[in-house]
Amino acid sequence: MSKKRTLDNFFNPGTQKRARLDSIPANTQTTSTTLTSAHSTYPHPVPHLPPRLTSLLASTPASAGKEINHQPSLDLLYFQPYIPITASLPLFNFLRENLFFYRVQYTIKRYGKETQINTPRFTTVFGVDTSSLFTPSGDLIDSQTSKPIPSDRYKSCACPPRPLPQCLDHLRQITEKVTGATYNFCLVNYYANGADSISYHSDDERFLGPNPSIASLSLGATRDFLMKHKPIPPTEGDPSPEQNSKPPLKLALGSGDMVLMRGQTQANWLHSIPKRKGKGSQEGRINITFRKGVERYSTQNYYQYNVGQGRVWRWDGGRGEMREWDGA
Ligand SMILES: O=C(O)CCC(=O)C(=O)O
Repeated sequence: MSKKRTLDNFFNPGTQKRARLDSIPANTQTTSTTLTSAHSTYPHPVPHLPPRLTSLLASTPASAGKEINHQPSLDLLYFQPYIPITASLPLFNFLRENLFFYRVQYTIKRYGKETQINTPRFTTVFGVDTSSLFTPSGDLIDSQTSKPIPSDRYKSCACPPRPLPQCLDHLRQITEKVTGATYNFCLVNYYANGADSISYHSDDERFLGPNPSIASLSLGATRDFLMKHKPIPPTEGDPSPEQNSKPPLKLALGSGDMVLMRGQTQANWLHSIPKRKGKGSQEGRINITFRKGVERYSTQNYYQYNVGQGRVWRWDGGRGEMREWDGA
C-alpha cells in the first residue's frame, strides 16, 4: 500500500472507494467512484472533498494566529495563512465548482418607499440553530428531545434548513478544534470580481448571542477587509471622540487566510469588503464564515438573505463564470 493511500485512509476513511457501506451516513451517495453529500433540499449532490485535498488540509492551521487587540473592544485572531498554501487553490477551485449559489434580491422600506436590494455577491448557507439537529441521514430532530421537529418549526423560512455537506463540515470540524468555539451555520460568499462587495455591517444580531465567535476564511483573490469602530456618540466631556476620525483598519485577506472575530468585536466594530478596481479585481474570491445561531430566528434570517427565492447559480468552468443552472 502506498504512503499516500495510507494517509488518505487515515485522514478520511469515509471517502475511500472501498469504504464499508454501513459506515457511510445515509445521506451519502456514490456516483461512479465519487462520494457525495445529498439531501432533499439540495439542488444537486455535493462531492466529498477528494482524499488528496483532505490530506493537504491535515496541517491546518498552517501558521499560528496573531492577536489583534490594540484598539478598544477589538479582539481578532488573524491566521496568515490558515489553510496550507498547497491546499488553498485546490480548495477554492473545488468549492467554486461544486457548491450551488444564489443571487438574492429582497425589498426593504427606505424613506417610506419599497426599494429592491440586489445582493452584490453570490451566497449560499447551510446549518440550523441550536434548537434542532440534523441526524446523520439528514432529518431534523429537536435538540432537547431527539424527536422529529414539529412540521411548522421552520415554516417561515425561505427554504427548509440544509445540513452542511461533508466538504464544509470537514472545515467546520477543523475550525472548531483550532478556535475552541462551536458552530452550527456555514455561510459562503462568492465575489465574482472587484464589483462584488459587502458594505459595512456587524454580525451583532441577538440570535448569535453575546460576544459571538465568527471564523471567516478567505480563498482566491486577495480583497481588503476594512474594520471601523461603530460611531461613538459625542458627550459633553468628549464632544468629538478621537476614535470616530481614525482611519479604518485594513487587512489584505489573501487566499487561505482566516480571521476569527471574537469577544466584543461585533458589538463595537463594523466590517466590510469594499469594491475593488485594478490589480486582482477580475479574480473570484470565496469567503466562508462559521457562526453559531442560538435562536430559531437565525435560521429564518440566514436562509432569507443567503438563499431567498432566487434561482440556482453554478460555476461554468468552460465560460469561466457563474451561470444560472438549468438543472442538467
Ligand atoms: O467576505 C468577507 O470576508 C466578509 C463577509 C462578511 O462580512 C459576512 O458574510 O458577514
